[in-house]
Amino acid sequence: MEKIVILTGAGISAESGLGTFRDEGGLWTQYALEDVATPEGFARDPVLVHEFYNARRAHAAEAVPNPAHLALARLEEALGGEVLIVTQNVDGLHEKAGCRNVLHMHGQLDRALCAGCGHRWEAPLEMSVEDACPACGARAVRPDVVWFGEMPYHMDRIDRELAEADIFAAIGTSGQVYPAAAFGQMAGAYGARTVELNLERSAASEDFGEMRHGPASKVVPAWVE
Ligand code: BV8
Repeated sequence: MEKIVILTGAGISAESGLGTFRDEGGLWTQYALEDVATPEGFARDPVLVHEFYNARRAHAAEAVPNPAHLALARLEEALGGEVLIVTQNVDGLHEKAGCRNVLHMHGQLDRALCAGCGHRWEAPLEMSVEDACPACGARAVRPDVVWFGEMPYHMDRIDRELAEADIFAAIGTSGQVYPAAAFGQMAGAYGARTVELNLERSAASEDFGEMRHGPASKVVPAWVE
């Protein structure tokens, strides 16, 4: 049975109404990445960072999976444990679509982390600097997301899966953030067939043997079928 590893980025959730980062009007055009997605930015202005993530958490809570998410759930249903989704997205749309085999390498909006003791728990919709960690009581509560300069989650497992993949697909990612941006090149070097599904070419396109251009809600169901 062929092992399929699928990397997803903000583009797969765009048609569910969640903003991407680098497209026209994207999140990084409204906020400076340094202010809201780095530990230094959080230390400088935790109120701004909580506002940024509270707004995204509320938006994500309302969002519904689109045909691209649902097609991946059908693929997982058909192939079971042979499909692994590695997502850069912090929204829960893959899980809402019914996927179970999902690794959130950049964390999750609906998880909170205590910067004091490392305790993790389900985040309330609104988080603030007033919140105390339920385990140690410290007022050091942050969103459980991976900021720039921080180590993404599950990297050892992801490296192993890329080495064993027969097919590697990247969906809706601009290929500008590492280490995810190197996964296509790594999987290809290990001998996987590689395919990129995106509106247009990305910064990592030359690492892929096949490209399918179009909106995810169209090209992902077609690729899965
Ligand atoms: C690390 C989480 C090391 C929270 C995010 C120079 C060279 C190499 C690396 C670096 C470098 N300088 C700095 C670095 C490291 C840095 C990095 O890569 N920087 C970049 C900017 C150069 N990386 C890191 O810091 C990473 N950590 O390297 O750690 C380390 C080692 C040991 C010990 C400690 C540390 C951590 C990176 C994670 C940062 N966190 N977010 C949050 O979400 O707020 S990153 C952020 O951008 C998002 O999470 C997302 O994951 C990521 C990538 O964005 P995309 O998902 O690709 O979205 P984007 O908007 O860019 O693109 C959308 C795409 O969709 C486009 O291609 C578009 O065409 C397409 N699209 C749009 N609509 C549709 C569509 N496709 C289909 N259908 C549609 N409808």
